[in-house]
Amino acid sequence: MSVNRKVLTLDEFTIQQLRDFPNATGELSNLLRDIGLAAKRVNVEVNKAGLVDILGDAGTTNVQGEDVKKLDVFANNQFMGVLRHGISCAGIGSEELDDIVIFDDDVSNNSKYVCLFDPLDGSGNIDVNVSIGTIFGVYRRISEKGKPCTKEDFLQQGIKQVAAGYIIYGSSTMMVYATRRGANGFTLDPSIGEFTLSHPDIKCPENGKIYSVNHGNFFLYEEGVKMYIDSCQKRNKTNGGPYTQRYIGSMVSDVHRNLIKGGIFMYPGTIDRPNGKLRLLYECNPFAFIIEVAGGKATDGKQRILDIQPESLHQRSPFFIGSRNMMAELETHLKKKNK
Ligand code: P6P
Repeated sequence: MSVNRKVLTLDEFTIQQLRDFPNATGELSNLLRDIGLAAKRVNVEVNKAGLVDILGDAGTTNVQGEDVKKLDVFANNQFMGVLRHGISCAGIGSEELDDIVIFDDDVSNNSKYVCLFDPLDGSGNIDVNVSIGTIFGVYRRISEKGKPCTKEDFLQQGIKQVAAGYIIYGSSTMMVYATRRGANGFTLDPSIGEFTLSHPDIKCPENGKIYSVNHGNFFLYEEGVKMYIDSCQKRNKTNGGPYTQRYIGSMVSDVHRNLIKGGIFMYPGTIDRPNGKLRLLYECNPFAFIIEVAGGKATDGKQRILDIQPESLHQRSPFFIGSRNMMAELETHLKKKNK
């Protein structure tokens, strides 16, 4: 039976990458495959979320008498579980958990990496059947191997990520991840239960015509942001437009669309929340890493996201990410108004 080598599964792809680096230990490939496994398990539950009333709402017991967990708690446990029982991860930080979880066993203490993730971003959209996602970032630990990982392993600048990615549970389920070698997208093929390479070597178009922002906060944004949004609305056929405003309210979906088609996503700071809403470590940094590998840019309005030195696990940051030339246009307005 000939194997169709054109359609690589995630496992085949990561092993192929490993063959290109004979000195590699395979730990990163194992970690990415572990994440793919947890994603498949989460996907099953997300896809039946609409049936929760039949299966029992979170916090109740379902017809099988099992405790029904909130989906984001379920997702968190799935990703934490595969990483804890794998051979590549010494500990995790999660949007769902107040502090880091140090796995502290002999194998984990000798693992090379730590992982930060938002297990189910946008979970508020589940009950209206809007796409949601998982976001993750992987760092080489800086603490001594052989000992438990430490908080400093997780408070590294985003530029130190060795890999970052997301899973989007949408019309299809996709896993996109980037290393310094490139960004690649894998679509879950339900017929074989495997993520298969569908978007090789993703590049973010330098230009785009989509801008994504919550207009409801318009009058709370700084002047430079308002000027840029105003300029987006004034685009027409004579000056590179017209632009389209698209905002799903689920970051993974909004950023994924703009990564593929070109565009800019903004979650600026506001008068009442100057640091915005999004979390630096496990929402902004992973996407900033992916977009830069794909040729785009990501800043907090003043500096490159990946250069920010984190001070705490759940700190927030204003977030602007997208096509290189649209980001340059935004920065022109921010500089003008911040003089
Ligand atoms: P707002 C979802 O809750 C989320 O964290 C992101 O996925 C999304 O981009 C953002 O919040 C939407 O926030 O304030 O515009 O509803």
